[in-house]
Amino acid sequence: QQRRILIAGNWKMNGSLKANSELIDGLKKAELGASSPEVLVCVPTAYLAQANDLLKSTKIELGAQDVSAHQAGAYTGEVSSTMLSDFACQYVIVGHSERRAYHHESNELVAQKALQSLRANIFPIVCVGETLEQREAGKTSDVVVSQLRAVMDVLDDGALARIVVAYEPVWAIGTGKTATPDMAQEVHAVLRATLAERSEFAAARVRILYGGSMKPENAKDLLSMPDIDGGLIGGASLKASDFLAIVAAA
Ligand code: 3PY
Repeated sequence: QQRRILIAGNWKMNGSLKANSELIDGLKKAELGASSPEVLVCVPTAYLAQANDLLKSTKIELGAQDVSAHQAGAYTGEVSSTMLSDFACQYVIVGHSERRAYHHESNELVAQKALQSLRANIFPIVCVGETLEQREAGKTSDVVVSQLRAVMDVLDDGALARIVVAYEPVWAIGTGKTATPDMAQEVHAVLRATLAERSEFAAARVRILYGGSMKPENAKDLLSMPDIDGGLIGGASLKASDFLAIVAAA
């Protein structure tokens, strides 16, 4: 397969100087070679400097969980993509369902965030996903396709090939429920076909991660599907042994 598997941890709003240092110590046990998946941790903004420092001698990459849609200026509390790149962030999550739900982020805002991150050479991990209500109403494809299209609309073909997409069914986040590999594959295939309508090159290159209660027990089956190119891991990324078990399953 030409797409390298990406296993990304999303720590969410968890951690402390002490806990992070212990967790990263545990992650350092991973033996990562050329055929290993790419491994990434997305840490809270406050800990980017610490994590950047602790990860320096490792092959584990650093990411952030959100970024401003603006370049600089009077945006109190926001963090720009160039600030993230000062701390060697290679990726940033944009449009996680928790931000869409609790911070009312629209598809258009998420698209601007993706654009800003690419301007600083940071790869955006664009999250899409339907709620249980939308799934039951048969609207899953409509929802995820419109979320993805909003980002596609602001990017040229070259930029499009540099994004990562994460399919995270909202009903599977933090609930312990997971989509079955077939359910996930079906949506991933729809997302890839949507990319292909614009650019075959991008469709072949863009990694589509599955997120939503991925854990050591279900990782292998999910990751064996043809259009699942990695995972965005919530809870299980906070325990080094669980996270490494997922890396090993990939
Ligand atoms: C989860 O698995 O809970 C996530 O939201 C990962 O981003």
